[in-house]
Amino acid sequence: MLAPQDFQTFVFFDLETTGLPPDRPRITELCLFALHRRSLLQRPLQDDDTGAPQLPRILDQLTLCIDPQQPVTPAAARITGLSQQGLEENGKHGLDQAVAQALGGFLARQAPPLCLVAHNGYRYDFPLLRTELGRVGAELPPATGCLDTLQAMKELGLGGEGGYSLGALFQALFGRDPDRAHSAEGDVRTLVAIFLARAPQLMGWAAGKARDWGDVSPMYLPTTQ
Ligand code: DCM
Ligand code: MG
Ligand code: MG
Repeated sequence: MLAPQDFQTFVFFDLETTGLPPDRPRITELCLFALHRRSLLQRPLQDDDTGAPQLPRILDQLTLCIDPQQPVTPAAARITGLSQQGLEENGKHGLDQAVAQALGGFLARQAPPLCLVAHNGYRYDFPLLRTELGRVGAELPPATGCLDTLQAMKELGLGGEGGYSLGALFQALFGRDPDRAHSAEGDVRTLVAIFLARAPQLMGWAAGKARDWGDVSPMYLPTTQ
């Protein structure tokens, strides 16, 4: 059993990609929002005009668009609004050392210990990030925590009538659809809003049950590049 940890910073992240796991997806966009536990536990929560919580004032964010070097499936292009051609035409580079350094530098600025947070992260975002960083020989500190809010919300019984998808959880809490679904930043804002509403329970779950980055298996092993 791992010793419970009090993570100081929670780094919410989401990836947009070229498709689903059988497509051996590549990343088209990544977004990270880092929030200190102090801001996540601050009460009372202020509502924005629509009933969702206003995000804390102090947060660091990083959003990058990335040329995936392979076509985006029609389904992924439709929901994300991103195509390989569009990314290329806007001069975006592939996932290179510069991306790995930006990510590493961003994380190094946060108060440790850190916990990464992604919705469906255990099945999708963590393994894919591991695959993609592996391509450029980059790693994250192996003791970095990894929290999957899909698994945590299920185990805590915190779903709504519509289930446990990001949109359903947001709808159940705030009575409307989230903004800008399937943009990386939109999904991260939605995830932070859900987390804020359930922060004490989710942080308690993370302290005992978050996995280690070092135990995340890659989604797939690249054959070339
Ligand atoms: N995705 C997909 N088809 C779906 C849902 C998702 O190809 N029906 C892929 C493309 C998205 C990525 O998964 O960019 C991440 O999904 P999400 O936007 O939910 O974070
Ligand atoms: Mg996602
Ligand atoms: Mg998304």
